[in-house]
Amino acid sequence: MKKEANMRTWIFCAFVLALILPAIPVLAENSITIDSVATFTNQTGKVPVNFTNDIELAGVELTVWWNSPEIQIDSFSFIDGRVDYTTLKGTYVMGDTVTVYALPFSGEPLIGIGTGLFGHLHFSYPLEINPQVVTIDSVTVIVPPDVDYGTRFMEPSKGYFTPDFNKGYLDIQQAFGCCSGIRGNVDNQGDDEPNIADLTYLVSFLFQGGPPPDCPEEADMNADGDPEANVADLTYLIAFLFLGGPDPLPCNP
Ligand SMILES: [Ca+2]
Ligand SMILES: [Ca+2]
Ligand SMILES: [Ca+2]
Repeated sequence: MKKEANMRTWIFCAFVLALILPAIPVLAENSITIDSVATFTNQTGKVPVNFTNDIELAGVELTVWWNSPEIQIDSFSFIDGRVDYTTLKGTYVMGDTVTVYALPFSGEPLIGIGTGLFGHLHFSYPLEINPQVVTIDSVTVIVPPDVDYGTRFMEPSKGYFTPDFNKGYLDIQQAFGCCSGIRGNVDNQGDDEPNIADLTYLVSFLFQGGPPPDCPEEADMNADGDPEANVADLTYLIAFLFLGGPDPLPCNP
């Protein structure tokens, strides 16, 4: 009898816990996290930077460093949403570091509590670069909660703080000719995932006198090595896009 009562108590406790646990908010860590991404020697590198803050902030200044003299930063593109469009934003490059900052025009706090993509670091390098893994690490991160324009990056008494920084990597892999990643980027536009635009380009080339694909290997969907795309490649692409056919093959044999 007592055993049964104990069991009932346990079940009740488990039930209550199951109800209240999801309601307890999990405090996000204040952090800047650089994603690790793979790219190819014939492409540029686009590395996402994520930002999490659990208080409202006036601005953010982030300096990152990378350990390869062969690659350079082209720009940093801020993602609106985490950083309001009225923000004064900028980027400056010094050798192998880049500093990006975002601060408001007015005295209002502008970076609300939240988490998500902050922007993208854009890297470029010469075509003949050796495949390598580049570390992207932090030199400084300053996130001042104070809103006094012009002084907040200089005065420690203004109470800025440093979030956790999680470094990332840019894995530059050897490209196969002009082809990179998987096959199927027939129109040489967009990302590495074949889509309707690639199909349209291939149909136009095969049947409507459209221009040939810039990169024959990208259009060689069935990887038979024929330098000119044909109906077999079109069939492969249609099967992948609409009929649950096999994934595009990798460029590298
Ligand atoms: Ca590709
Ligand atoms: Ca494409
Ligand atoms: Ca083919």
